Amino acid sequence: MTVDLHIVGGFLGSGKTTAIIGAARHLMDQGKKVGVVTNDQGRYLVDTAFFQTLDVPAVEVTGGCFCCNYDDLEGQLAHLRDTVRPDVIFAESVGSCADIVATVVKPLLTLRGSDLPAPSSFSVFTDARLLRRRVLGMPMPFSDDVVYLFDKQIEEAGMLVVNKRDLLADEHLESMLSVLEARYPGKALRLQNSLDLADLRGWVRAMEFGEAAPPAESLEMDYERYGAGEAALAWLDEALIFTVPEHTGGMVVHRLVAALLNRLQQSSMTIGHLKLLVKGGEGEEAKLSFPTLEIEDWQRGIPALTGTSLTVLLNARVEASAQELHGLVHEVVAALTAELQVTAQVLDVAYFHPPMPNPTHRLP
Ligand SMILES: Nc1nc2c(ncn2[C@@H]2O[C@H](COP(=O)(O)OP(=O)(O)OP(=O)(O)O)[C@@H](O)[C@H]2O)c(=O)[nH]1
Ligand SMILES: [Mg+2]
Repeated sequence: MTVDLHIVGGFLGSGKTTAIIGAARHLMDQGKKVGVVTNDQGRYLVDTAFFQTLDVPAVEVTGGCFCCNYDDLEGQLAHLRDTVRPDVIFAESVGSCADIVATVVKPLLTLRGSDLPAPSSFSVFTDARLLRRRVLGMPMPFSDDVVYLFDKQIEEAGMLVVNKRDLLADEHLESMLSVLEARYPGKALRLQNSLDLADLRGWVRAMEFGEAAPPAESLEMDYERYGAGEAALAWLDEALIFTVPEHTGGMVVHRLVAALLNRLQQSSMTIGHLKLLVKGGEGEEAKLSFPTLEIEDWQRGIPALTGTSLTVLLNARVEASAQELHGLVHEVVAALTAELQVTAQVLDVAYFHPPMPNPTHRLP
């Protein structure tokens, strides 16, 4: 039995998980078995938990990117093969990772263990609004080394999924596309709204028909700059349990998020992606997601939280010092609990800067 393995890369918050969930559900509706491998520098992942709450089987490679944990990636692919027996696997790489063709795709094509699937596609996602800024030479909200990493992801894409097309006016999309086509002749560009099923079906078809075949070219990559870009980002993962009066959970989450966004902005810490998985009682759970550029109406994503116990898993990827980011989150939670007279218990917390990338394999 052949298994389709789709590698999905692209910057933090560009919409990889959203698209994979939609595509997985579409394929599952057609009777296919689907498995997902998530990937992150941290260990307590909102995305994995989110896939699981939606009944999409997910395993994870944690504590570093696929490239630096290549053997673990193969191990997780083998695990999915033996347990879920999927027809289709999506592997979502961490949003700060580039050089995936040389360090993941090519090793999987040529060095993989027997009975493991070869990658049949490689899609790189990008947020249309952020890409437009970059393409038109407008100021980017990140430092130059982070922008280098962003650029390299775009450059190495065989198929670039210009995602969140719904958030840009048609004329802005068109002007951006003409610059992109001139700059990267021959690159397959796919405009997509990953919240729209018809667009997701189109993405699945494109992968099935070889339009997103992995590129043959490895990137030229300055690992010093790439490492500096990764190191400029701070990772914070925190699991909290709030004890609150009945029916106030929604308000507590609202206040928590508003305070975090406010303090990050005041401190000029640019968000790569801030994600929360919020869980109350049975059926009361949601992922709240804040990518680099604002989203409107986020309050509407907060579920009814009726009970007295509230679990919050927070994943913050921010351009900042990890120490300062941790201090900021700590202060926000302390101020909130004092003001609202609720309690918060930290179950786990980890904060760090990703180490210098050191790929297991790098094939030119
Ligand atoms: N409007 C709109 N929002 C989208 C689209 N795709 C994703 N989003 C939103 O973008 C945010 C980030 O989406 P994710 O799918 O979590 O992004 P990601 O690339 O997996 O993020 P990381 O794994 O943290 O790198 C969420 O709020 C999504 O709902 C889209 O096509 N249109
Ligand atoms: Mg994701």
